[in-house]
Amino acid sequence: MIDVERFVACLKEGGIGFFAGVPDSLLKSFCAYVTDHCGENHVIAANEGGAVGLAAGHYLATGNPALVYMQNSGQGNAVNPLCSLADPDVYSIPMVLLVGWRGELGVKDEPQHVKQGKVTISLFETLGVPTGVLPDDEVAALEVTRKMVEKAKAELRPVALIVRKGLFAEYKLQNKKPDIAALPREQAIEGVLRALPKDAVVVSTTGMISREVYETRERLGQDHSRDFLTVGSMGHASMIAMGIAKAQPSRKVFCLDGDGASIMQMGNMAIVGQSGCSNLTHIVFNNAAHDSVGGQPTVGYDIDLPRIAESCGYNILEPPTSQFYGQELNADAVAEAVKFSLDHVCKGEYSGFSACPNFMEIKVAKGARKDLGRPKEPPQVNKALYMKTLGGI
Ligand SMILES: Cc1ncc(C[n+]2csc(CCOP(=O)(O)OP(=O)(O)O)c2C)c(N)n1
Repeated sequence: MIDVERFVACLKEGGIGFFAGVPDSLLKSFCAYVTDHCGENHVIAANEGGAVGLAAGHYLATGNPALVYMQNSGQGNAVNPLCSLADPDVYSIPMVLLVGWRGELGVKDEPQHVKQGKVTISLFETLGVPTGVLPDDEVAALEVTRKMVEKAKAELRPVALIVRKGLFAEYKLQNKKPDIAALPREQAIEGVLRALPKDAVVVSTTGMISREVYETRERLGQDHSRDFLTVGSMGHASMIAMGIAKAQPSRKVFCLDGDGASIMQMGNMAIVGQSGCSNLTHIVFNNAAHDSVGGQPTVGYDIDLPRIAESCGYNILEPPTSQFYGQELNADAVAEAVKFSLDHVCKGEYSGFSACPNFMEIKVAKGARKDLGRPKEPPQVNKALYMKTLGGI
């Protein structure tokens, strides 16, 4: 195991003092350490491509390479700026990528990581990005780190350090942002699911939101045939929902999204907002955190998602608030508020209702049940069941 403090010190000795990335559970200790200790020299980016851009800008301004951290799921988001910006065939910009290797061969992992895990190293090889898998022994791992940092600097190119599960010794985040909302996300999800019209279908985002949708259906004694539980493709749930909404205009489609995911691909909101899909409702459960991978902060509470959505062209639905209910919110209050909003939408009481999708932000607390389960059926069973539902219209 590697101590994160010594790992960061080793990077700093090599001239790397700026860190940008998107959090990952395998890098949880590293992310927590840089959040606590690197202040203005650490940025949690919207997506991994943005983090590569930040590292490039840092190098242009300082002459020092930066470190970009990501889960291997983020490799795809990073490919374009790696190929067309940082590559030695273009601007030749050195940087060190620190990549959590989910789905490593021989290690059991969730379905969305299987393919990505298989191609992680070969994809970097194809891109011409040299890789070094960090060994478990700290002395050896720091040696690989030093060599790769020197390689990046000498050859003016991106290099990647690959992190296996359990590599970093535990470091717990000290500077936690306080929760603004007390409503547990699972209660909010239950409230929304209880309020949906009978024939409505759901597209839920990657991570714990989909797991909670699954568990809530079980608890309510409902089947899973109306839920597309997106396991990967972070940030694209609203686009999947829009694809369905356009193809089936009489079907009510609900996208259950996270703040991290919607911020990661915020451009999708502009497209959905202008789509004219009035049968689509986009609900963001905003906990200002990447809760599913360790609770690292997002800018979710610092920005005004409903105003952004409104300017994109969505109808804004009033969220359930504790002021209105005069008590802490729970699933009953959320169900009542969502039903109320949807009734008004159906009566056409929102301006431009006939042409616009709807948007609701529900502020929720960080954290989930310790014993939260996972869908028991594989993605292709979920797909087949869901398509059967959609085909039945
Ligand atoms: C492209 C990509 N980058 C990173 C990840 C790792 N990841 C999985 S869930 C998640 C956080 C999602 O945060 P949010 O949408 O706010 O939902 P929450 O977990 O807070 O409910 C991250 C970063 C991923 N799956 N895909």
